[in-house]
Amino acid sequence: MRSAITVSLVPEAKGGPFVFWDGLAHACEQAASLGYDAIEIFPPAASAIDVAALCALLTRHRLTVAAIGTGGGWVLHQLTLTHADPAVRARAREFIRAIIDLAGGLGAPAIIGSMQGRWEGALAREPALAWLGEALEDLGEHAATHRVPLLYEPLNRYETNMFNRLGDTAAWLRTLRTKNVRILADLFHMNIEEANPAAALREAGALVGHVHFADSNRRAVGLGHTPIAPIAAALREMGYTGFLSAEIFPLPDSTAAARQAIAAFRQHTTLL
Ligand SMILES: [Mn+2]
Repeated sequence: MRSAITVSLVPEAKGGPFVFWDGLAHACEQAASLGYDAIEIFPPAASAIDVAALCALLTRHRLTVAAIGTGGGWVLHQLTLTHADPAVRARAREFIRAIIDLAGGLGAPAIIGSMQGRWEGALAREPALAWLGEALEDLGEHAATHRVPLLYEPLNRYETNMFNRLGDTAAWLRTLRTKNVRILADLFHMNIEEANPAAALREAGALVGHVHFADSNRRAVGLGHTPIAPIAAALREMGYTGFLSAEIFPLPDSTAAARQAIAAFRQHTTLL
């Protein structure tokens, strides 16, 4: 398993679960000095990233990109894949496609989290689910052209009503034609929704493509009350070799959160 830590390039997302907020150069310096393998980026849009400058930073600090989030499309533009307006759904898909191209060029997957949206009001679950499925079929196959998966993240009930649990997500993904969409298992969301997080991970099995490594209160692992040992054991027994990415609040501050997260990563991936 490999370690990663989040950096937000979106000031409007302040208060969100990202550790670093002061640009890619600062994040890469900090991540490398603490011994992380990779950074996970939350950009305002694909076009906001200077790819040459990013590649120079990654090379200098011997880091890779673990994943790139698409939530900027929701935070800044209220774009979702399940919006009632087909023009908004189309814009959402194009926003994500550009991030797939950016991430794919770096050998990393894009993440669909908040841009999955929700069904409500006049919009029933069935059409919303159909739109989400069509988008994942299209975008999943687009990611395959870069030889990277597409990550779909079930969220807790306060953030979406599309999918909240890994088991339901896995069962639905298995009905799609594309086999290139993987589940992002976020331990914070899982602590709210799963009866047994370790069992849920085992049930999703090889579909788990990325993990957000967070404690019950979305602080660094070790600063909340989630029992992490059985979760780490499940991941190891599944043969999971992907990232444990610290998508957490910068509490008590960014550096302390980053230090705690890498210490917990080492504790739970090397001692078991
Ligand atoms: Mn997450």
